[in-house]
Amino acid sequence: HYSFFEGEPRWPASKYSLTYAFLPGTRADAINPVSRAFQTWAANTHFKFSRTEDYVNADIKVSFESSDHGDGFPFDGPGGTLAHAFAPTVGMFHYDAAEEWSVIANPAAFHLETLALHEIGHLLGLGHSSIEGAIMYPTFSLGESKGLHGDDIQGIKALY
Ligand code: TQI
Ligand code: CA
Ligand code: ZN
Ligand code: ZN
Repeated sequence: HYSFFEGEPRWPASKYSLTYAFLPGTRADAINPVSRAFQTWAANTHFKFSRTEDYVNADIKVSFESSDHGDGFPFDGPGGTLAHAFAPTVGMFHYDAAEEWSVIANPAAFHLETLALHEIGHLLGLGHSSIEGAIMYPTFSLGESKGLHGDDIQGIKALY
């Protein structure tokens, strides 16, 4: 079953249309997988996501970071934490640049789009789910690729 963050933070009703931007230096091959993940969430919720080049004013900022990068949650090199995203309405989503990432499912790397689906769930206000198969279920392996589950969509519908 889905869960929310403490205090159930959410985007205000006036903010159903959110912009996202990639910070300078984002690896080019991440743009399509992340954009597909936003469109998958848009297709299953009331949210609309559009990409902007204006990374200063975007609602959601996506970047690759390594070790200490100034938000109080340093990355840890290969293994351990793969990525993190903050609860509404912070709008930051960071990949750990030290990991092996791939656009297509590859047994030796982490799947960019699947990680993005999970982290966007956090950006929208979902915590972890107890339902195996949910994108918010707290296990993730090398090579794994998944999509949204009914439980993830029900979670967003319950929150908004
Ligand atoms: N990053 C954690 C995550 O996205 C960061 C995190 C830990 C977190 N606890 C949190 C974020 C609570 C929001 C709320 O869950 S991770 C998993 C999972 C990670 C972990 O790189 O460790 C997945 C990334 F859920 F399997 F543990 C993706 Cl699916
Ligand atoms: Ca790591
Ligand atoms: Zn960070
Ligand atoms: Zn998570």
